[in-house]
Amino acid sequence: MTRPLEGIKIIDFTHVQAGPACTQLLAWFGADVIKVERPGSGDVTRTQLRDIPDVDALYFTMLNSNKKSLTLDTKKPEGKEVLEKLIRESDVMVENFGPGALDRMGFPWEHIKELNPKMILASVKGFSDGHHYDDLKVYENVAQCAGGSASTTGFWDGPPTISAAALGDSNTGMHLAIGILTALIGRDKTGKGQKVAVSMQDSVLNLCRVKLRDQQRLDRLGYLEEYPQYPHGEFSDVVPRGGNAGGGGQPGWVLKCKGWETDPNSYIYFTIQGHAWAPICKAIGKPEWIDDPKYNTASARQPHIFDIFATIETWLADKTKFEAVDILRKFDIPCAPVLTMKELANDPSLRASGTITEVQHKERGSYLTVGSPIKFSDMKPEITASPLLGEHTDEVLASLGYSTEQIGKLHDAQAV
Ligand code: CAO
Repeated sequence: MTRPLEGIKIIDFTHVQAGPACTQLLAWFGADVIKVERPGSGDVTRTQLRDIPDVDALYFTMLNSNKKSLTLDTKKPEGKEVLEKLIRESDVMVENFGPGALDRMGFPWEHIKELNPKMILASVKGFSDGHHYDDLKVYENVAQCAGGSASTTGFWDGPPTISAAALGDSNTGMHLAIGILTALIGRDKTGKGQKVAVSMQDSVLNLCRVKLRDQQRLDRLGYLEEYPQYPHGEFSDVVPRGGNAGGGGQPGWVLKCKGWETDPNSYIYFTIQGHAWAPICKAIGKPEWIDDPKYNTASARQPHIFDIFATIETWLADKTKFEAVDILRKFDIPCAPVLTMKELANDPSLRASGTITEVQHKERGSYLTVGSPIKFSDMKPEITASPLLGEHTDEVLASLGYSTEQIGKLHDAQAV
């Protein structure tokens, strides 16, 4: 099976999560991804949150599959020389160092462009170039706060809340991957590379687009009809936290199922689609609500939407989350069980589709990872283990024309 990105060579100068998530995706689709790491230590995630002593942590293995590892001290002249050679031969360089680190290392965009005018330099930073915070180093939760997610997530009577989803990290990596692929297509037309930059703040904000929608509606109307604060509560002049309310035109909430008293995940998400009101009433045994003017329009329901949810919870009381969804799906009601990581890890459908994949690692044995969420009709990405630190150093140096003797000298020069 040929993979579309075969022949594209990527210098993966990334660490932690945002950059590695991007290059991992491109590696799955066939790119030759060479991860450049500092001798002796490598990507910090190799050692962070280890569950087995002296073995690469899952944090690393789950973000660096299908890559090669080249150890190179790019602050030393010998390392810089290798990096220059690599730049001349590669298509893309991806980096997510702190602001200015690449310039301090002696590889500003102008120099990279000189070395290889066809090069695409792809960068992740916390804030975009020229932003008044563009000197800041940024991790996931910082980005969620800066991008509007934290102020709009959680409950109105609690503090701003961080999402467990990596909106700042992996999400930014996915944005960057789109930028890289666009620049590659652009290069086919112009013959020129370019710099592609994505900030974590911008990527979070892009996913919070509907909250900016809400800010403008609030400015105009003074209320937001789909939020739990409407119609009985108060609105200020900023978009409030809406708990588990649906973000679109369909009210929804997380509802308790059988066993919720002891199982913190015995819940479903239930959505009340306007046009599905009759099936909902039938499903929950309330046919008399179908034509009742107190219930039969969305605006009639909104003032007592939480009473409606409470009635549905009464109906759910003797049903597990799976039983409930099996009934509701027959009525075409958008809903799902609240699934735990354990349930997802063992989900036969996710295993069959390759979204949950078991990978063999030289030192760790087998582990689970999230495979490609993008499915193709003519390609099924095969997920292979992440590389050991420096596993491919000799191979990559030899491919750049270094002799065995020169490789030995480089190892000596970089010894830590
Ligand atoms: N050889 C020699 N030096 C190397 C090297 C190598 N192979 N690889 C990296 N380095 C050096 C860099 O040159 C830099 O040195 P200077 O600071 O002296 O210029 C240093 O290592 C890396 O610095 P850093 O600022 O990237 O690292 P940090 O741990 O202090 O900060 C982070 C980490 C993530 C906060 C920062 O990189 C950052 O803000 N990145 C941009 C935003 C981002 O991607 N964040 C998401 C991370 S995922 O949660």
